[in-house]
Amino acid sequence: MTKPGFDIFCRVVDNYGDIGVCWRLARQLARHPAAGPVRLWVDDLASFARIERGVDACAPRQQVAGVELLHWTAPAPVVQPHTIVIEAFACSPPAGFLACMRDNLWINLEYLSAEDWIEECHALPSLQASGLKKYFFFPGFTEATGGLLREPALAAMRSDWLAEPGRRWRLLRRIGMPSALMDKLQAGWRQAFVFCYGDAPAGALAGALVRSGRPTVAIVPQGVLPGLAALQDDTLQVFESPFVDQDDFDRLLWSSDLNIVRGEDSLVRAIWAQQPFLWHIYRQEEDAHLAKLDAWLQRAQFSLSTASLMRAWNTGDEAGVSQGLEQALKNDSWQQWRHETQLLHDRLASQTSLAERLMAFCTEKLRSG
Ligand code: TRH
Repeated sequence: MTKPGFDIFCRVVDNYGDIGVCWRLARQLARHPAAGPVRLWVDDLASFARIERGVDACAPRQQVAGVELLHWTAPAPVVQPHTIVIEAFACSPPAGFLACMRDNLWINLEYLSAEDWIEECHALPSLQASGLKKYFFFPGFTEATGGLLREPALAAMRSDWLAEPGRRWRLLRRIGMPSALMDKLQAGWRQAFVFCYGDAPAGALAGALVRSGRPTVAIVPQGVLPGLAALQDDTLQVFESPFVDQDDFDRLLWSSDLNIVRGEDSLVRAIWAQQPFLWHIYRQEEDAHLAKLDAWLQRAQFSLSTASLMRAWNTGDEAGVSQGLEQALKNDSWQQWRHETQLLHDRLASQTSLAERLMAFCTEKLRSG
């Protein structure tokens, strides 16, 4: 039997999460032994090129990491659909492409959520006007969902990389960290990686880090939290880093003592990094994101203090962040935070990954029709 190929459609709405998720999925499918060719359609190659240096933002068609990339323009390029069509986040593939679909398997890859209802909706079909069925595929934190993106042997890759400390220093040098800051890290300063939204309580973060008793070098991707640099002092130094590709992004998370992440993909990567982290959830209208945050906090099984800190971070509660983070960085609480982060990692890493579940789902649907 020929291996099924994939068309993945990605529209960059804002930020980097849409392309971040699609690019990880495309690369993982391209390496999957049961998958045929993988083609990724992206409407905004300039955003893509910021997180993948192999991408030429001007090329209408290119091959990167075993994936065919198509610039999704209007009018759209005309190609014959692959067997499996994945529409990320309901981004509506071009009408001409849909018109060529016959017995293709059509999947809508949804946003990640920890809410209970996604277990009911995961894998449900929805009949389209064309007569084709489109299946909902919900990433999630339980066995009854589509799971989380995770490369095979990721934990081993992380351990191998961390086992050779020279790699960390080479990475920091490569991204331009001044040697004075590297000296401080080598002398035992805390490394914090800060990738949050611009409305994060920067003052409370800086204050808690300064009072924590251990000085900090904060790595902040350019433009992410400009206010933090203004709050530097003798015990808090900020390095505004360039954007790096996803593999280096992961390595920065692996090698930081504390991670601050946001949205969807970097949350999952922080969990796989196995270091304490704060999550800044993507804000939605009428505070819908707070219900999602609470659902996730419940699943994460954090202690009351970690959950309160995470909530304070997301509601912009300066006093809550200031006191909660200062406390969390103290010795016993820090060990507790590390421990609960590790437990969360271990529970989730024992499940099969999203790409594996997606392949199993597709194989079953293609067989049963
Ligand atoms: O950029 P985001 O805020 O994306 C958001 C969320 O996904 C949100 O849920 C979604 O609704 C919205 O987009 C449209 O955060 P996220 O999801 O963490 O995506 C960031 C991606 O960028 C992730 O794949 C990591 C990658 N990245 C790099 O590869 N290198 C970098 O230097 C940086 C800063 C990020």
